[in-house]
Amino acid sequence: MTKILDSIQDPADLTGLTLPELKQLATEIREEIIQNISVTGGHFAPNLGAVEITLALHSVLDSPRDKIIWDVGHQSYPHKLITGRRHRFHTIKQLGGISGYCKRSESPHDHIEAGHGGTSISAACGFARARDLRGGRETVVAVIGDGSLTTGLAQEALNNAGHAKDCNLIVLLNDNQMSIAPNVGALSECLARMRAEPHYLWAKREGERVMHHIPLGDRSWEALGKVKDGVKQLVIPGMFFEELGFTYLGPVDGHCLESLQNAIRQAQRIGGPVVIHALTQKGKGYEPAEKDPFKWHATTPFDPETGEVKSKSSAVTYSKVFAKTLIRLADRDPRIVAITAAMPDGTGLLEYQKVHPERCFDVAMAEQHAVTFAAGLAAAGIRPVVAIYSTFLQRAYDQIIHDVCIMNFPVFFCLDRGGIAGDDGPTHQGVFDIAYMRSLPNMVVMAPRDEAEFQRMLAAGVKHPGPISVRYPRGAGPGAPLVDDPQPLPIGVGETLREGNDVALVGFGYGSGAALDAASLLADDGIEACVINARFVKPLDEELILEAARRCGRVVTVEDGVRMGGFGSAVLEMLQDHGCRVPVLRLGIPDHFVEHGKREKLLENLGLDGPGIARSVRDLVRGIPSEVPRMELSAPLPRG
Ligand SMILES: Cc1ncc(C[n+]2csc(CCOP(=O)(O)OP(=O)(O)O)c2C)c(N)n1
Repeated sequence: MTKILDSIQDPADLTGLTLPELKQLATEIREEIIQNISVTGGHFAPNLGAVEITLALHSVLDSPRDKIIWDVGHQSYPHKLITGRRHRFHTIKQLGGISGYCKRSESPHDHIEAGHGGTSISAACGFARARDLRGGRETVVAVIGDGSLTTGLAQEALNNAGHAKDCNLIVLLNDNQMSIAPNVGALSECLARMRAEPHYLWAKREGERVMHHIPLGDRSWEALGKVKDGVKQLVIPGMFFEELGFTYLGPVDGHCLESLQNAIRQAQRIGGPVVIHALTQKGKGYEPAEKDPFKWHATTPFDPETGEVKSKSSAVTYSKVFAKTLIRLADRDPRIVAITAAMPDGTGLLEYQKVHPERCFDVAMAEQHAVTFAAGLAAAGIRPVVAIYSTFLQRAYDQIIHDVCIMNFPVFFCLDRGGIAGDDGPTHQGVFDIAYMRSLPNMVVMAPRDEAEFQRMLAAGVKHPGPISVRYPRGAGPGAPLVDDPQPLPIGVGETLREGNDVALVGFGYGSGAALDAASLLADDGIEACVINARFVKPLDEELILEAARRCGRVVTVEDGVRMGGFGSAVLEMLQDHGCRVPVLRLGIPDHFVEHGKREKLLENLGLDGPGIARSVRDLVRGIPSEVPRMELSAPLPRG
């Protein structure tokens, strides 16, 4: 049977479809998502929940002339399916395939790339202002979820957009009451109250209509205005959006195409800043996801018939080690508290929360607040552990400097997904943290080479009297046995993993294990490498590294972070400061963004797995004379 979806290459093809046909198309899009994502894995429940919103927007608007800006972009699969990417949909998030987020190079219908939450309203403000400057008339819509609305950035944008009465801008709020986990906070409660008042809009209109038919003088109008405001406050506590200067339309059933289309047209007519509050169900149309949208936010491949996830991994991930160890540490030290910014599951803190609920804070998608909140706690004698993915902590850079480091507060930053994160692509690769953390005065920066060392770093972190951080990779480590009572690792002390005199391989975190793999391969070629596990990029174990550098006469640093300003740079600077002019080859992420793909494959392509490192070391040992100009020494060497 031919599908309507077969005839949709571009949103313009929606023109002329009847409402029943659009509804049929919604069903087909859901089927397509279920079939494909059951094979590839990917974001799931958010996409099933955004099908009607996508079709309503694209059937009313004229994209790409009208701008639809998706927040995060993890819910853009229906949009991708009707904007000419259906034939590549099976490649989503795969190396060389289409991205799991919006991508400007993929389609003219993708205006902004994202991956981090809360950017859409700000970007839409930019598009709307640019339109006005040029005298254009297109509609600009930011589609944002209730989770992303909790970000500081989104609040800043609302503040700005609501004030700009002359600037037409639609914010379509996709409210499913979920972030990844259930949404938390006062804003979320405020939205819940709006949900409970579906008759508000009607009441408001009727009230205004009646009042305008009563002949009243100016004073009376003024008085009535105040009464009306009072009634508004009663009907919708807070009147959040209207008080901010937006016209509030809703709540609208976010799965009723007709209501959504009407609301979008109405918003266009009203002009100025308008919020359409659409109520949706995450996972809509697939029973297991409707029942457990938290679990189905994103998924690995599954059986579409049963909903059974295929490759249930029993591997003990670093996140699990983190949670297990922190529980033990918090058992013994009542000052320890944990903070997550809307990632209780991903960071492992869900487990910790079960044991220490009163000492676990989910502050919503608010990384900046999480860090300054931690600073306040630390100033008051508490030991906050801030668990945030490396990539999302970028949001809070000023808070780390300004609110933690300057005052030297004992805040412990635990950066999950440090290094190549994989199939979420450039917005999610945690490759900048080594460089951005090591430049901060007072900050200690650690990375473990295995789970046991990680436990010792966690034990050290909660005891350290100042700012300290540990970064660890996505997924499981090499499988080192865990202990119940990890002893704190002494700060700034590295270790030698392997003796050798031909070259010193100095690794940091993942890099140490990979260097060890490379050393065994090199031994087959008669090259004996000394391998150092630096453990700390700050403070560096200078003595250990200097001795190895002088003895071997060549140094290769290995890290899964950016080369520029990273661990290798730290080693190079230190050697230079000590007048040790040996050749230094810095292996790490070159100066470009790393696209999506499986973590292992990306590391291999970057030459950062054992064989890749061994290749580079062989080139160095065989090809480069000992007295090479310094400029070349720190540059990547051409492969022979
Ligand atoms: C700054 C930032 N922090 C954390 C995340 C991780 N994250 C991805 S989607 C998501 C929840 C988004 O919730 P919402 O905007 O309501 O969209 P929904 O998935 O419910 O449709 C979170 C926390 C992120 N993308 N960006």
